[in-house]
Amino acid sequence: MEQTLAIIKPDALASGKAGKILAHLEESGFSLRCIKMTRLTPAEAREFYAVHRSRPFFEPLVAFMTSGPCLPMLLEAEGAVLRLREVIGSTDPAEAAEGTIRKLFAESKERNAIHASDSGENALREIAFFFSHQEILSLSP
Ligand code: 3AN
Repeated sequence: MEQTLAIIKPDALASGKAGKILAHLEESGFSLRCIKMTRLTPAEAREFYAVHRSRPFFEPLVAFMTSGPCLPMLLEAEGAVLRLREVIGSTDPAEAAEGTIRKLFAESKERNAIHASDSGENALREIAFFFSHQEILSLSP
């Protein structure tokens, strides 16, 4: 079993789509292992998205991700990293395939409902960003 990190972003949470997105994830074969509601500080959002710091959308992205609470979660499935990227769809919902979470629930490229780790290495980093080993162990089945 592989683990990956998803975040239901502030737009989806504020518009009441979190439950539908969670149901979609479970129906797509992911097991929910850890979840929390948090509001990122600007420093946390900048650290999380550090790879994008020189991109023009960086400060708007930080502003959006700190605009309200979000739901980071640890998901588990066979081939979870790649599978979750397929299930969420392209960054821009206008380009996302039918039936993907972003096609169904995202407003725009900037406010795109969900984050998913894009590699195994980033999944490990991003899981550790939100969840301690102790927390993960204590919630393991
Ligand atoms: P993804 O979330 O699909 O992996 P990344 O990692 O390239 O996309 O970008 C991180 C986040 O930055 C995206 N989820 C989106 O909110 C925002 N973003 C990415 N590219 C753009 C862009 N060209 N214009 C505006 N926002 C963008």
